[in-house]
Formats: sequence, structure tokens, C-alpha cells
Amino acid sequence: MTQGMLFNTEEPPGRRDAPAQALAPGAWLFPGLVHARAPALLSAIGEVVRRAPLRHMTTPGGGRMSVGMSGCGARVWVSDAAGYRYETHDPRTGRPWPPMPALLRDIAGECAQKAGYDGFVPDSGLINRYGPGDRMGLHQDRDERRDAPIVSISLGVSAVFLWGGVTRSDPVRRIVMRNGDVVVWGGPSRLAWHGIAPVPQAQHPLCGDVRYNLTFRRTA
Ligand code: MD6
Ligand code: FE
Repeated sequence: MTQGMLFNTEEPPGRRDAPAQALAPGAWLFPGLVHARAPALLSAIGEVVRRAPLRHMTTPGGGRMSVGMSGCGARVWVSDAAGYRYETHDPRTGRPWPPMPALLRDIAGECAQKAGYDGFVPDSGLINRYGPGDRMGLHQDRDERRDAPIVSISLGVSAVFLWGGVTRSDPVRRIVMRNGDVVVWGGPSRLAWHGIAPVPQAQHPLCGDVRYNLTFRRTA
């Protein structure tokens, strides 16, 4: 087998120009929108996780989350036996979370604007790291401000995004998220159920067998 065959580069021709896709009212998928800036985004992630290492949080029920998490900005989402909440300090180091790199803040604002959400300035950037087989069950994002959208950027290995409706029993669509794809949602879709199917064993030239997801929010 040649070295090249080991890599699924996941870059079908033309995808960088793919049109925006409306997922639901207020929710948009922008295929490849930040594809060209993936290396810069990954180095910003590296900068953050050097100071706030990725860790596996515990759910209130006592389970260990398979996804590695960290974050930056004024407040970051944490989970432990006491529940889900936003914290100003990293419980692992006792220090404030690293400031949000300007590159991340600016890209998040640009993405939100594309979806019609002007003036979005995130105060929280969550970093999720998925290895092969890691998943995130269907959930709603309820712990932060609901009058601001969420900007979600996928990097590295492709994964299937599970997109339900605002009611738990709504049908769930499966949408492939590739390196550089962006989802923005808010307004009537802000409380949509969503998740990530187990990430396949695959290789991406920038990330090896890892998928990263960045989500930007307003918490205050
Ligand atoms: C992920 N994302 O893509 C998990 N939440 O790894 C989320 O849970 C999420 O992508 C709210 C808005 C966008 C998201
Ligand atoms: Fe979520």
C-alpha cells in the first residue's frame, strides 16, 4: 500500500465553493468556510491547550466523557458531579482560562455574520477533541445565553453530526462535517437537539486520527 492510500484527505473538488445550506430556521451549514484557515485555527487550539490541557470531564451521573475538552475566554463550560455550568477558572489548574486568541474571536464573528447574526462577540470558546470511536450523545445547549447564536467549527477527521429538531422526538438527520465546515445556529433553532456519531477511524493530513470541534458562545 502506498503512503497516500492511508490518507483520506476528505477534500472533494469544489467543496470549498459549496453553497450555504439552511438546516432549519436560524441554522446554517457553511461547507468549507474556514478550510483555508484550518492550520491557523489548529495552532490557536495548540496555544490554548498548552495552558489549559484537554481533559475528560465527568458527567453528573458519574460517567467519563470520551471527548477531551478545554477552552478559552471569560467562561468555559465544565461538567462534574455537581452538574454542568460555566466557570471563569480552569478547575484543573486553578487559573483563569486562557484568553480567547483574537484569530478565534474574529473568525467566529465572521461566521456568525454570514448566517445573519451581526455583532457576535463570543466570550467562550470550547475545544472538543475526538479520537476514533468518540461520540457525543444527543443534547441541547441550555447553559448559556440563548439570545446569541452558537458558531461551531469542525477540523480534522470528518464526523457525522446528528441534527434533530427542537423537540426530542423530532427525526434526526445525519450530516457529514468535514475539515473547515462551519455550523451556525440560533434564533428558532437555538435549542435544537444535536450530537456527534462515533468518529470513524480515519486519517487527516493536519490532525492524524483526531477531530476537533470549536464552539463559540455568549455566556454573559
Ligand atoms: C461537536 N458540537 O460538533 C459537538 N453544540 O463536536 C456541539 O455540541 C454543538 O456543534 C452547539 C452548537 C454547535 C455544536
Ligand atoms: Fe452542543
